[in-house]
Amino acid sequence: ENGITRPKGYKVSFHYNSRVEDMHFGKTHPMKPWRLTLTKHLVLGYGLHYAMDTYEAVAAGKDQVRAFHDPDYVDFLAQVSPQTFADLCAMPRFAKYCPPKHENDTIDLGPFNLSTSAGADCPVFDGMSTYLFLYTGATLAATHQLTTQQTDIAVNWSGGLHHAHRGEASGFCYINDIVLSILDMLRYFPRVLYIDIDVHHGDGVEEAFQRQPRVMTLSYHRYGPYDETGHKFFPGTGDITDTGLKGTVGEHFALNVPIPSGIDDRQYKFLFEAVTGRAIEAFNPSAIVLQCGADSLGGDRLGQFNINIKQHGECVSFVKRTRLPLLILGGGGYTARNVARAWCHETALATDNVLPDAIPLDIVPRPEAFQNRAHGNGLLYPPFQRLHNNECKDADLEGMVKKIDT
Ligand code: TV1
Ligand code: CA
Ligand code: ZN
Repeated sequence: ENGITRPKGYKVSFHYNSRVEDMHFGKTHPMKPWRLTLTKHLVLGYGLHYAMDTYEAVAAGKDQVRAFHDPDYVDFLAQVSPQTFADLCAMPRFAKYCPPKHENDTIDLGPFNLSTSAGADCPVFDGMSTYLFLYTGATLAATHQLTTQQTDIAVNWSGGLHHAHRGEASGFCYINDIVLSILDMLRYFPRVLYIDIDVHHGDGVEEAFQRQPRVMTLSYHRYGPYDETGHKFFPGTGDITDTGLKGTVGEHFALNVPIPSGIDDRQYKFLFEAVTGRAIEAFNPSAIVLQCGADSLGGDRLGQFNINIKQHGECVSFVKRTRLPLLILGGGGYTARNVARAWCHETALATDNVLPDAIPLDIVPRPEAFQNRAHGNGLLYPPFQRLHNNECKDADLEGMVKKIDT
């Protein structure tokens, strides 16, 4: 009746738990779990749930999280809240992880790069444990569907937190659900390709598998000085010369595509298809994990690229055409209405549905979020106005592809 159909010849599973929506990282913190509410409302509003098997996520267990993370860190995450933070920090077991304090620190760092100070990248907030173990549980359930061949494409928009390290939170990421997923996959699949189109470098995933030739990591990201101040764009790693840990069997199994600000659709398509195509050909993966961070879209509050939702989605379609078992994850994305548009569109692509462009405004909680006087209530529009000058020269991008190819 709404025209939504299940995909022919394959299955898609969707993993989510609405309890992740209520979380607040802090008043001015750019990470807004509310974007997941908006995404859910678009997905349901268009009727895409009829095209997939939907699963309510359950929290991951501590033992599952310990497959990658440090046991002390996992115990801390499982107990931490704004109320328990100070007492936990005082316990000898955790106190040893606290960095020494400096006189003029604006942010009071506790152990594991966590903090209750305003302005911290990785704050301790109410309900944080619930949130972390739920997004991880959703990714692990999605992974289980793939490894047991119960599905062909599994989706978790609340996952994709690529910066978390073994014993430390970083860049809004606490538990690295991607690493945990790939570790599970390695028990069933000979080789896993990880592709990351978030505007930030997927450093946590790359680092975790730097000695693992069965995992290839490939990240596209903004790289270089942030602005006139000369500070590097976060996290400052992922140079083109970074291809895995030198002198180990993992060398050559990391690929990085560092990109200047303002890249447009045509240039991104060229880079993505050339490099991803070659990586798939050379590595011959048995499964793919795609982190779809939507902060690579134009108009993102933190990103500096200028690509549109249509091109972002074409990355998903390109990867899907391999017909390999595929895990689709979220990640960054700080202009909530555009994150929701992109991830809804990509859910449609995953299930082979074409959506009418007019957003069904009667079903979304905040229709005004999707109304734009100039462009109407389109799913793929408005095309983003350029906030960052295009610093990408075609010749440089071509040079990069050649360099990566060798
Ligand atoms: C609190 C309140 C925290 C306002 C953080 C932007 C804030 C940022 C805030 C912010 C912000 C970053 C750094 C900090 C170097 C560090 C999910 C010492 C307006 C996957 C993570 C970006 C991206 C971290 C995560 C970055 C992801 N940018 N306002 N913090 N300094 N941190 O630069 O890849 O998308 O910005
Ligand atoms: Ca990236
Ligand atoms: Zn990001």
